[in-house]
Amino acid sequence: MPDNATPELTAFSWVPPMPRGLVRDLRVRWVLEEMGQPYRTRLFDHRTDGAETRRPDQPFGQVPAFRQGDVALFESGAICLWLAERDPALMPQDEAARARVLSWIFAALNSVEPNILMLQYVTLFDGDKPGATEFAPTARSRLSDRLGQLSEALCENEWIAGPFSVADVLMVSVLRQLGRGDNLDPFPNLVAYVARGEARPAFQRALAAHMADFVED
Ligand SMILES: N[C@@H](CCC(=O)N[C@@H](CS)C(=O)NCC(=O)O)C(=O)O
Repeated sequence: MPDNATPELTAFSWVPPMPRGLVRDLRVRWVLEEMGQPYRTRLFDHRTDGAETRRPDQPFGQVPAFRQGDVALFESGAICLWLAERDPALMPQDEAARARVLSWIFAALNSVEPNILMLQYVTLFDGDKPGATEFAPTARSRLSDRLGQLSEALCENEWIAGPFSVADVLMVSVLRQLGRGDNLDPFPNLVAYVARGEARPAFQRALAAHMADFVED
């Protein structure tokens, strides 16, 4: 009999080596680990399972999608938010604190991540398309401006919206996509912020589980 109480998360059993450790199911695993909530995964092999195999759970054929009992969600942000609403350690109950966390969740996904994606498109995914090389410096400069603003907002604070919250899971996850290097290194407080997030035992458990689900080539 299927166990409806245990949350199920979709993820990949195979992607090329580079995105391993960065696929967006990791954000959800991190939240689940912070909550101490066991879960199981339903895995797709990116080499053989086309987008249509994921579309019943995710309209764009992507991971992650999430199911618990009758509740089904897609979009990593929505899943993390829904889960965090169930744990005051991740989403404060005080209205003013909650408003700060909500704002920073959307800032991570809506104001920071698109700038990272834009750079990834012109340097990685579509780097060979006409105009990509010419636009790359602009994308880099826009990202740098946005990271500068984020760096000022974080200042010397430990976490982005007060005590550690789901906003940090999302913001650190977004920034991790940059790795170390020319984009993030000019902002030492952001580098330290990412390192603080990655040092959390829940993140380490989530990363280990995410990596363990990949099969070798
Ligand atoms: N906005 C979505 C993005 C999900 C996404 O980009 N998923 C990628 C992996 S990180 C994916 O499934 N790509 C496979 C594909 O598009 O075929 C979310 O946050 O959940």
